[in-house]
This record gives sequence, C-alpha cells and structure tokens, in this order.
Amino acid sequence: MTKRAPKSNLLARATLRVLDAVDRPAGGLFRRTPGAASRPRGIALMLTLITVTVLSAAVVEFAYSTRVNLNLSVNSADKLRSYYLARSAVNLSQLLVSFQFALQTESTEAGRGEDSDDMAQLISRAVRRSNFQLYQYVPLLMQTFSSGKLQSPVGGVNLTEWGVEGFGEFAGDFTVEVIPEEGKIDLNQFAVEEVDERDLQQLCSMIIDPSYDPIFEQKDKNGETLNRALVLSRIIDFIDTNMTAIELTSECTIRGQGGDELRPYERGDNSVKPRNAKLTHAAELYQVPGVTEAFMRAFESQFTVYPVGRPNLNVASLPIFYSVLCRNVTLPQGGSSGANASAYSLCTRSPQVQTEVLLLSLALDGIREFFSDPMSVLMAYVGGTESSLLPSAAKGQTVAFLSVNQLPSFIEDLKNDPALMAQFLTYSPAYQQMVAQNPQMLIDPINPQFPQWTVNYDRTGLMRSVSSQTPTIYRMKAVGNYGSSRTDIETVVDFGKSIRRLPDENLLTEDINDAEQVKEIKDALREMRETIPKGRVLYWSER
Ligand SMILES: [Ca+2]
Repeated sequence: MTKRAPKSNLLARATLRVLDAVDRPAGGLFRRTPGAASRPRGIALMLTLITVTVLSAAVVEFAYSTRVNLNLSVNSADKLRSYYLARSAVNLSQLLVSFQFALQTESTEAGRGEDSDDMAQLISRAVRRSNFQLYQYVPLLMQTFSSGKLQSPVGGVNLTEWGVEGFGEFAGDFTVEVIPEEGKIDLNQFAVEEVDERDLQQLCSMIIDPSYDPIFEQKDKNGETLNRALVLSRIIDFIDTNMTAIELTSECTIRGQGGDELRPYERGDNSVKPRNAKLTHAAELYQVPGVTEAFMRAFESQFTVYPVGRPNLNVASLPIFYSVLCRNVTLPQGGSSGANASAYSLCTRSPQVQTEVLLLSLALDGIREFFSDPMSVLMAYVGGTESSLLPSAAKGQTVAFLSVNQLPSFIEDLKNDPALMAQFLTYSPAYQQMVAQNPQMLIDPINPQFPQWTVNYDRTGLMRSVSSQTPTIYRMKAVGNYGSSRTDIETVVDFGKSIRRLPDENLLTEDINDAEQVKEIKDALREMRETIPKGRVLYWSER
C-alpha cells in the first residue's frame, strides 16, 4: 500500500466519510468527540449539501423541460389536428359545392330528355325552376359530418341509429362558411388602359348615399381636402394601367386625363406606388392615399378581385342594391325634373330620390337576407298560411331571386304593400345597424308609413345590371378546433375552371393538317377536359 492515495481514491474516501457521518447519530456530527476531532466532517456535510442542491436543481430543470417539451408536442399535435380538421372542412365544402354543378349538368341532360325517365325529368325541372343553390345548405350538411346527426327545425335524424358509422366519430370540431364572390364589384375591371364610364357608375352609385359623407369629406395625410370623386379617381389610378391621373366630375363622368397619377404618393414614405395592374387582394386598396379604414370598413366586403361579372342578386348586399337601383332611376312621365337628367344625377341631387332608393334597397337586402337561410324559409312556409312570401314570388320559392325579372317585380310588390315592405326591412342587417345608430330611421312595423313613391326604375336596365345564375366563384372560410388549438383556412375556389390547367379550347380543335399523333394527343386532352374535376383554387391562406 502506498502512503499517498491516488486521486481516484479521494472521491471514494470522501464518500466513505459522508456515509460514515450519515451513519452516526445526529448529535455525533456536532459534538466534539476526542476521536473525531481531526476528521474534517464539516466538508463532507458541505459536499453532500452541494451535491443534493445541484442534483435537485438538475432534476427540477429536467422535469420542467420535459413538461415543456410534452406541452409543446401536445400543442403541436393539437395544432396539427386542428389544421387537418380545417382542411377537411374545406375539402368537404368543395365536394358539396361541386355537387351543385354535377346536379345542374345532369338536370340539363335529363331536361333534353330522350333517354331519361320521368323521375329524372321531374327532378331536373325542380332543380331548374327552384334555382336550387347548394352552398346555402353547406352549414347544415357540414354539421352532419362532425356530429353524425342531420338536424333541421322540422326534425332530425341520428345517422348512428340508422346504422351509418364514421360520422362525427372524432374529437375536435370544424365549421365552414361558403359565400359566393358573385355579389360584389370586381375591382380588376378597372385594370385597363381606358376605364368605361358605365363600370365607373356602378362604383359611384355604391358610395353615393349621404350617410357615407363622413367617410369621404375629410383631409388626407397631405392636408388635401377629399371628396368622393377624388377618392374614386385615386382608386382608379391605382388600378388602371396608364400613368396619368383620371379626373372625375361630381356627376361621376370622366372629365379627362391629365397630370401625373403619382402626385398624391410623392409626399410620405415614397415606398408605395400605384399598382397599375390587376390586384390580388381587395385589401391592397389600403395603399391608396385617401382610402381610410372607415372606407374599407364600409366597402371592402363589397369588392372582389375575381372576374365575377354582374352582381348576383342572391348574394348582393345593401351597397350593391343601392348602386343597381340608383343607376336605373326614371321619373314617371311628366315628372318635374328635366327629361334628360341622368339616373345618376337624379340620385345624387334629390334627397327625395335618395330616401326612396335607400328604403327599397334596404328592403331588397332584407329579402336577400331572409332567403339566405333556407331553414328559416322552410319554417315560414310551415308556420304561415301563404304558399308564396311575396305576391310576385313563386310558390314554395326557397331562393331570394329565381330570375333577374323578379327584381323589378319585387320592387313593385314592396311599393304596393307597406306592411310587406316593413316586414322585409326588419330582416336587413344594414337596416338594423342604421336604426341602432339613428333611431329616427325606425319604421313602425304595426303602422308603417313610407314616403310617397315618386320614381320608377327602368325594368330592362335593372335586369341587365344583375344576375341570378348559380355563382361559380366561392370563398370558403373554414375553422378547425382541437383542444385549445384553432386553425383558420380561407380559400377562393373557381368551379368554372378545372383543377389543372389545360391548353386553350381553340388549341385543341382539329385541323386537317394535324399529324396522326397530334390528333391523338388533342383527342386525349379534349376528353380530359370533359372529365377533369372542376374547382381551381384561386387563393389560399392559413393561420
Ligand atoms: Ca394607373
């Protein structure tokens, strides 16, 4: 044995002493006994204490980080689950809406009907006559997928009781809202070299109502006093492809082009320039000097950047109805105003005309709102004695406007019956909002009083300004919930287009000079065009 212990022995001896110390009765540690006086027992105690402290800190830290990691993975698993629930909601809605188009194709084919049976013809007729819109039923049908139950105000079915399995057998939840883009004004129609004055009037009439005055009559960042014409001209300049400033009159006509459209952008941070091209999102308008949050709050939801054509009556809202009526105002024969006064200027100048247009637009908005929930319509038929809800409506009609010619007819119905007018007014969300802000606007539903109707509307003009056909571009807002995690997916899908891009139709037409192989390829691609599923995604955002 060597006298000097190797270093490795030091730890062993320290441990031994610690054990030795621990082994003694507690008093022995502190009582100075003759034999133990030379032993550095205090150090052993210190060592133990430090070891225990360090160890417990490490253990606590380890336990903490494990728990954090666990929570993190639980959270990300929940997030993933909520994401796929939202994705499922989008996929299911796409499937349901695509069924609309399958149904329409079938019904047209059955309607032509050589080889179709009576039942197919009956259904086909019902689909066409009712202007059936499947997107209205998406929330109702979606519940079935997540709950296993099909519930309506007039009764419900529990699918599990019927032996159907797999519906709603999962944790978490999803909801979806499907709204056609077709009730809006396409901003990108202004992405041209020269703007059409008629397109402009659609936009002007939408913002004409005096209640919007505070939105426009204010100063911009450069201290310039704004008005409707100025704000609109800046919006047009932002989108149109030319670089000169458009000048609009207060009558919404184009006075001319002149000057540099960059002028309002020169002061300020300079990083913003007009787009001079099609927009990808209506929110880009925030970049236009003079477009305020108040403006966007009032009108953003009325704008789209997709080619929707004429606004669809079944999804339009107050500003669009107002715009349509305003552009088609006519004075009755022998009216006091000049015969050549344009509809637009009538609408701008006469407070009487403005009030009439506003009230009718609100009531039309109420009709649209009332019919937007097919279940409440059904309840009205079940609970009421009438089989049509307006004199010009069809029996059992479940869509607000079956065709564009119901617009002028409904206007007459409303004018002729103050009680009916008052009833549909109350359904309009815009009316409710206005009354909340300005109680004087309230129409007494028991004894409704309306101003004398002095103006008429150009029937053909009205019908030409709108559409009632099945929309093809839909915005879907899906929410997936799992635990405390939530995923939102917003997408815009065009069911008029196929999922994949194929060459233009005219590139696929047969040509006598085509080689045999080219012919074959063209045939195959044409066939593919027929069968490829519709529903191209135009926009997708997740958060
Ligand atoms: Ca421009």
